[in-house]
Amino acid sequence: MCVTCGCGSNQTHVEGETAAGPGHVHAHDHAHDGGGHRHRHGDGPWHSHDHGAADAAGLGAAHAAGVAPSRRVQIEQDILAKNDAIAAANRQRLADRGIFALNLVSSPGSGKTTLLVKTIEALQGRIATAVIEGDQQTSRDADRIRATGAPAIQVNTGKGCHLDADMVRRALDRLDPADGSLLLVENVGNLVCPAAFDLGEAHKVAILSVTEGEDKPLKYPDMFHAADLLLINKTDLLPYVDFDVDAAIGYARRVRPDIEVMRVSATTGAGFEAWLAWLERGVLAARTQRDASVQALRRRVAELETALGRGA
Ligand SMILES: Nc1nc2c(ncn2[C@@H]2O[C@H](COP(=O)(O)OP(=O)(O)O)[C@@H](O)[C@H]2O)c(=O)[nH]1
Ligand SMILES: [Mg+2]
Repeated sequence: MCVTCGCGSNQTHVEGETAAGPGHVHAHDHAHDGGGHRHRHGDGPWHSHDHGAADAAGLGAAHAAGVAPSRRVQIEQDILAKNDAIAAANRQRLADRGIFALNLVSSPGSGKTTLLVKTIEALQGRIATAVIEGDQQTSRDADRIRATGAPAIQVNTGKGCHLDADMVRRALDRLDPADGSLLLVENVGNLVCPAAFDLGEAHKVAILSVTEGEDKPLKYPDMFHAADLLLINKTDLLPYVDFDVDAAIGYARRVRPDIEVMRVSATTGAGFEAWLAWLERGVLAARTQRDASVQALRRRVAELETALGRGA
């Protein structure tokens, strides 16, 4: 379910999880009053679920209309609080391993997967990179990533229009990215809902292609406000389209004054030096931070051992 647009998500599937296996979870596009219930998917086995207050909402847009506004606000707060708690755990888990994680957000077709493929190829042999792919259906994007040799897990969100922190948690269980690596999460193509959901990433990176029109940051401000970096993609097409790059940057900075901007072409690789350097700085910082916490922990253990030794 989505607290932003009220859409319903009927079933999420993380590649590699079995329907009957542990961690099989899904949201519903129908409402419950809480408590448990039994049902099945297709011809799969019957199984039961418990629903907390948030999940009980199961907000399909039609059903949401029947929920009192105050109750709806409460439900939305519950859902986002639950998501934020899992995102914080994801962030800690990634920090403990020195992994630099990015959440790539854009409309469908702006070039996320093409950009990821090109980026992985450019970083090959320098930085280990793993990918979580979010789409409503199919594993086409994960297949494109795996063709580069990089590990990828596809998450299919069914009717859902965004990834949430729990989907990423489950995908991380399967993917197990290497210590000190780069984790790229391609969110579901949508300029609205993914803005509200923290996945535990270091940064949201928004991609805006020059075929979409320069006014998107004004029309979808939440997304451009949430992003720390804006990649203006498909710059190779600029001679053929009516797109004012400076105006696009100006609009993005109206909603997020300090947003960093880079112009790239995922097809030709133009502008990639700056993007790759930005990634390398992030990976290095995540590793350095992890090493610093390990050192601090070692020092603390040594202090405690000394204190214990003195007491003995
Ligand atoms: N000309 C041009 N086409 C691009 C560029 N990046 C992506 N595309 C094309 O845009 C379409 C959508 O790309 P895709 O990576 O699937 O977008 P996604 O839906 O955001 O993952 C494909 O036909 C790509 O070949 C680019 O920089 N320049
Ligand atoms: Mg894609």
